[in-house]
Amino acid sequence: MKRKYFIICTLIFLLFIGCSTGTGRYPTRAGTQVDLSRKNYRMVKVNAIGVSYGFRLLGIIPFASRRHTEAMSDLYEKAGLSDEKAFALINVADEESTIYLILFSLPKLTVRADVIEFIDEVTKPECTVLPSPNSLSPSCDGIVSTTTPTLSWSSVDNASGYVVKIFSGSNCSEAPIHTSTQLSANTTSYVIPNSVGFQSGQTYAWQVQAKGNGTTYCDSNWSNCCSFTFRSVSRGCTDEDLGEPNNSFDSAYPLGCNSSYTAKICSSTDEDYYRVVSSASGTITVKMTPPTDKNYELQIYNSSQQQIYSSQRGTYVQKVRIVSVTEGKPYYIRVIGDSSFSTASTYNLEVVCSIGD
Ligand SMILES: [Ca+2]
Ligand SMILES: [Ca+2]
Repeated sequence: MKRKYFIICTLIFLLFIGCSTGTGRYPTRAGTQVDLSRKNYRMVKVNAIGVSYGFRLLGIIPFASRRHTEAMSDLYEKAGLSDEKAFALINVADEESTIYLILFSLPKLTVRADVIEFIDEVTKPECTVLPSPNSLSPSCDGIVSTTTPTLSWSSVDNASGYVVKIFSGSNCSEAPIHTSTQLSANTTSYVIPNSVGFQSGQTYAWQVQAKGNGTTYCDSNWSNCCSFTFRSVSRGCTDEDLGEPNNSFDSAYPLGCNSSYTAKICSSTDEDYYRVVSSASGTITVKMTPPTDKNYELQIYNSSQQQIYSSQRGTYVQKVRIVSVTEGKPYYIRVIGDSSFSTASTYNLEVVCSIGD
């Protein structure tokens, strides 16, 4: 009895055991081509698997074949892919194998693939990038003496307008301290508003961009970074200095009679011209007292701008000169540093008019 049970159990066991063979084939298919440079897809699932089984009685009588379409449907179902999106399979490979049992065999087809989904690609219009404007003035690395300098640049064909950015410092890498509104197409200059608040001795930089029309022409790159230094007076003076700029006869600063003034020779190139007009003929006395350690010189010119007095070098003392003047005629006073100057110390200038002398 025990032997009979043993035989029955062995047969049942053998019915459900067998061996498996595989072809080892992994043919890769040339499926949908994806251009990786265009970023028009995203990976949905890696290594998705689908399977289809056939059936052969006694290993040779086919009852059902393994089917590729069934394996693919199985893959889609297991990967959870819907019909609503544009999916595609990449890196597809098949494997055929067979599971052999005593009474039947199970041919098997396995499909593996990576699943991607196409995404919308924003289509940007093709446009021509405008060339950058060239800065014209003020000259790069130059000096300006007004808080509202005018920037100018070269015109760019087909520009719809321009935008200007102002930066603190000599480069254009930080956030701008001022950005203009878009200027009209025929504008090639921009007056920096006083509200920007230039500080004397500080350097500022600027750039300009030509604006496109948004369709056929695109914005230009920003122009080269051009910087300039703002000084409240010319000739390198960093502080307010009486009458500046007064470095020529034409820019001579008017002085009244019987008054005393202080001013500076504040750079090696600073020289100061003053202009005095007497209300009557007589004499004027001019006194110039330099800083204690400076050798400033005093010169006086007549109304024809001919020199009528020049103090001598070598002393650090007050220079005094009395000159005769004619009613209504201008006389000029010139103070020079003779290569010495001071941004801190002032000289004193006194003008006394003696009418009728
Ligand atoms: Ca001066
Ligand atoms: Ca001067």
